[in-house]
Amino acid sequence: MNQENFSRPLSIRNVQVTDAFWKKEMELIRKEVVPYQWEALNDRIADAAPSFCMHNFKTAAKQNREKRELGRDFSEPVYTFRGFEALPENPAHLEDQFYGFVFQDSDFYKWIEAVGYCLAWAPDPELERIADEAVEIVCAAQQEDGYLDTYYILNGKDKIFTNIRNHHELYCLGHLLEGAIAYYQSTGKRKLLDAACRFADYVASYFGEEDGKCKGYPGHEIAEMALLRLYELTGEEKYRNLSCFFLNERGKRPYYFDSEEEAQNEKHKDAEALRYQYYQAHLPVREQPEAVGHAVRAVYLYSGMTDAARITGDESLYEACERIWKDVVEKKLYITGGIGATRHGEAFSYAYNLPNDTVYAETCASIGLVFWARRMLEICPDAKYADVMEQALYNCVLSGMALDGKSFFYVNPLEVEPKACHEDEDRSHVKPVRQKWFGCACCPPNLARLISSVSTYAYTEREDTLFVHLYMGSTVRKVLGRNEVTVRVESGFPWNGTVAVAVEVPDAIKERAEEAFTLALRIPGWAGGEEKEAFSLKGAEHLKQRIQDGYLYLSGDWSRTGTLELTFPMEIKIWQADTRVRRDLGKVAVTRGPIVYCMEEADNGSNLHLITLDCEAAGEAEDFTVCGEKVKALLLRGFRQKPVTDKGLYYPAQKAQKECVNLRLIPYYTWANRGENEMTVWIRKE
Ligand code: FUB
Ligand code: ZN
Repeated sequence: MNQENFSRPLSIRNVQVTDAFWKKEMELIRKEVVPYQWEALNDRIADAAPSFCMHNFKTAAKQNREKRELGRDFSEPVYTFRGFEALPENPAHLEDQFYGFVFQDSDFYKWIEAVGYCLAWAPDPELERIADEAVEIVCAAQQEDGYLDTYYILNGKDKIFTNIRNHHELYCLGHLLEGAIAYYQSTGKRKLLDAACRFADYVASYFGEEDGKCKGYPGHEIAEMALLRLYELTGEEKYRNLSCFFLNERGKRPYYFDSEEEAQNEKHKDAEALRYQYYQAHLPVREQPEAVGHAVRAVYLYSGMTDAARITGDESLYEACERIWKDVVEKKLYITGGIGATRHGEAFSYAYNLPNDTVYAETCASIGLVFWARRMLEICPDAKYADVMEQALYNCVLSGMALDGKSFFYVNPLEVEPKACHEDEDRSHVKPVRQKWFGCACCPPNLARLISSVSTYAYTEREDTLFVHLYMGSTVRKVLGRNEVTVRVESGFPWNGTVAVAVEVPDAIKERAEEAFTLALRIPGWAGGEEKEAFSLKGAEHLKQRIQDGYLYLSGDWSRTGTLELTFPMEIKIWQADTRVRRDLGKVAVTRGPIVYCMEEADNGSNLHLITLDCEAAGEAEDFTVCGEKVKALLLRGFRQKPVTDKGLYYPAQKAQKECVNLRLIPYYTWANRGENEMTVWIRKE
């Protein structure tokens, strides 16, 4: 690890996104998703699974108020966004008790984090007023000692931290910290941040290496990275120490989780291997050889480990991150950027086991992969990390949300036969259409917080260098000592590979602009990486150019430089999988630029399994619209085998009869927006 390589994301305020693709997604989050999700958290979406999230906070606040004789009664209705029909408050005749999953609080924390990011790039008084009101409710639920988790507040505080492997109090703390920091950073309002710090202090006084403190660690990771974020905001070492304690304790023997189980007289329900791997607690983190267990937990842990490695300079921790990264990317990653091949434990499976129809590929897991990739980039600017970040973002992550922002996928399959989803128990977790909400609604607000902050994944900076990891139209302000460089990017991504970059250096540094500023532009792996034909560049003739680890570094006299024109070839590419991926043998997948394509019944008729793709025939990209979304679809040639249904279940082998057909493939992220129908990413090869 070379500290000179380290870079950090730009402040969200320093990147003004103008991009046709991403600005639209961000505005969808701000205008549709955030209001919709607020209504969902308040159980005001008709025919959607109830959340109970705000009900729980309000009930805890009410109880707290009665106990502590505080002023306000929060059982009164909370604001509804304009345009939403107000359903009756409390439609399910709820009692004053906790409802829903133990981690329901975290849905609000993710929501307020998304609100924080939205307010940073689009001031919105109505949204801020509703968010402030919500913060009041949440803070009113906080206990005098700082404890804040409505499940235990309402079910008995005598049981707190007795089941940290499954009961998510530390997970809720992590999300509270993330949400509170984002809200504070955009509004300057400290109320939620102060509450979050008080809960973190409570946790720090309970857990730690000092004698007498509990030696446990989170069953569901995220507190590790969140505490480090709090440390970087406040400079308070206790938060860094607590995060490192959690990381270092994981995997030590005897296992902490065993002591919890024993105390509860629960006799190890799971087989030995699964019991600890599920939580990534089977080995000390520095010794873990591969990615295992629950995929969301895993990538949140690896993100925290990467942050800790950067902050503390811990080489062995970083080596573990690199080792596990390689394992994921080389053996356990779907072409869509999905991870987590099995529904059992929502987990990674063994190497190369990547089934397309029984897959899990939870939206949150790909979101976590994006978090981790950016953190790896912060330590080492190597395009291999940005390639995966981009792959996950444009494909599995975006697939998690309908084009109108009002329904969501939890599981992101690469092959769907709707009948099987309805009738085959092994595929019942795969939904053929997105859902309005979920009892366990971790994914929708996670999407909201990632997409509303997507600009913080596009760029990182170090003292003199701006790294462009994702091509996103934007105006970037890069602080250079006491000066500021402005970089304007225009991008045709993901539909065309043309990028224009203009750099404006202030007069004060014009003389020494050569040493003062370097621009590092990623050359996407799909364009050919460091191969000569991977890009063409105009307008940089008098700049110094060097390529390293997939980045083109440009420096020189910026004052004489006009707009740079960078072009990446966006060709249709046809991919096969390593032959160890048994489910993909004899099949191909199609990409163009960063976009993975799929074939849907709506365009190609039913029985997609009868179709083969002619990989030799030239294909072309056409302008196409999927439910109002303007995309590039691909026109390719294939064959459709004639069905054989009259020869008995089995019959003597013979040559298949087939006809030539034109196929239309659409971007994977847009599938399932035209009703329930078949879909496949991997297509049989002719
Ligand atoms: O346990 C909290 C969240 O719910 C996980 O991250 C998801 O996988 C879902 O199980
Ligand atoms: Zn999720």
